[in-house]
Amino acid sequence: ERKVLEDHVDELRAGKALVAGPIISGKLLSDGGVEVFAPADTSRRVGTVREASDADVDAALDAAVAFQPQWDALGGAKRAKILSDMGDALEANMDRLVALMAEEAGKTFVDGIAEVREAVDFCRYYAVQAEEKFEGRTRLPGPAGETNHISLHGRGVFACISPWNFPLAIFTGQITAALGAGNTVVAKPAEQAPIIAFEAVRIFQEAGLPAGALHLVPGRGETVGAKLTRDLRVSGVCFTGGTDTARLINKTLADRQGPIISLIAETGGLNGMFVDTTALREQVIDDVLGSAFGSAGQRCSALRVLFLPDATADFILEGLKGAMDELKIGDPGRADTDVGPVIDSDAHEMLQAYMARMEAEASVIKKLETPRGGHYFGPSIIELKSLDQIEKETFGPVLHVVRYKPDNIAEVGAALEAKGYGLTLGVHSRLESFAAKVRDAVKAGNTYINRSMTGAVVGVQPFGGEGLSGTGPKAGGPHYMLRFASERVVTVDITAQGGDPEL
Ligand code: UN1
Repeated sequence: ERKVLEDHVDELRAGKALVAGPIISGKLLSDGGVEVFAPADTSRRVGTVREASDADVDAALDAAVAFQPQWDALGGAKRAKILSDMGDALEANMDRLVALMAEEAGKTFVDGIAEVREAVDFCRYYAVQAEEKFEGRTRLPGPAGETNHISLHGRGVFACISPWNFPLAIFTGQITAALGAGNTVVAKPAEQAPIIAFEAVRIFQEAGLPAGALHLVPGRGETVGAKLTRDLRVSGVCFTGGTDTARLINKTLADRQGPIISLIAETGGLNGMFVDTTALREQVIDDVLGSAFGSAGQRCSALRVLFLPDATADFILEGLKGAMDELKIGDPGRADTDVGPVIDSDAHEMLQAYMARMEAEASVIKKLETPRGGHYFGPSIIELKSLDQIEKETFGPVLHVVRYKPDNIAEVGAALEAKGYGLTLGVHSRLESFAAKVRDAVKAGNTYINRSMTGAVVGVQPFGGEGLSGTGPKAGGPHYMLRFASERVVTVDITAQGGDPEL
């Protein structure tokens, strides 16, 4: 498997540059455009993407509006079959997609494989939900002489705006939830990773997704994203990305002079892990490495602040620093790489500026060396004097450490809670009472006890937070698709002449 994936990457690198662009009603508009470079080697061109023009977005929206009634009328069961065929098709293309994500998004094979699996899981999970909740109608209890039925439908056209850090899984999760619920979709993939989205849409359409149901409009947030969210043909917006962008979208939606629509957003996290003196050191080290530096820290679920008890902090940090030296940082297209590059030069510059500031204000106790030639950023540990020194998420392989006294757990937990995020939370302890105290002090969307805190499994660990972390409900959970739905209730007086209970 390792060799197969490496061969796929080599083939991709040796082959001709890929092309991507809008896909509108099944038509590929992939002639020329902006160049996309590999994060792992900034001199290597992966391909070109034609960004959607205003006219492209208009055409996509018109087509999506026109097809939506038909797609909704198809019913949940038939849509479910299509979604599950889409999942099968992704699975059949696993190796190629993993290689492409290594090249375009700098994802390691381990992360790429997990990502394709997650995308497949989203297709299958939302297929089940579509069939269970969006097929037919349900009779409600009511007084004699009348019937009441409730049914779920699509809201109309959904704009799905997805991030580069999960260019396949979140892209697929958003659109399959929207489609399964009976909406048609105009999707704007992240500008840093549009080729993988383009490939996914082609795979979906080959698997049987009607060309009218999903349209792809690659481009920048300020142009394509802004136009989509302002447009009154859009009946719902699903967004994953930064908290500030979610605010901007909300503001745009609030200013629209049309139907009131809401935003489904999954944003950032300032996620903590609390370790007590009973925790198993090796397990803590392993889970911290994975949670803070896996995916080069570019997950909203990643561990950002490690709270260590005064009594064992040095002992754990020694082990952690030693284990970090074993991490192999480098080409995501090689099977033995643990940490790949960050996504682009903006991300790299942001991290460098952040580290420069923290070197002055706090203490950088470890920073790994990196290879040259790509956007590599060395996994780092910063020790803070107090949690007051940070306010928000830094998206990259940067772990903060805060020492604390376990007696103060409620107070320390409250300080983290007060930052306003609420995504993931980790606890390492052999004492149930400690875990319970942490869980009560920090109200996170996903709490992980004695394990790593990333990699939520669809349907098993529905994922998402509230506050600065997003709107909820949780992706990959039983309530998610309801936010994409419009509910209709029909009441018939069957005592009246002509009252048809089946209406
Ligand atoms: C994100 O990084 O934007 O549990 C969210 C996890 C993933 C996180 C995805 N579901 O690690």
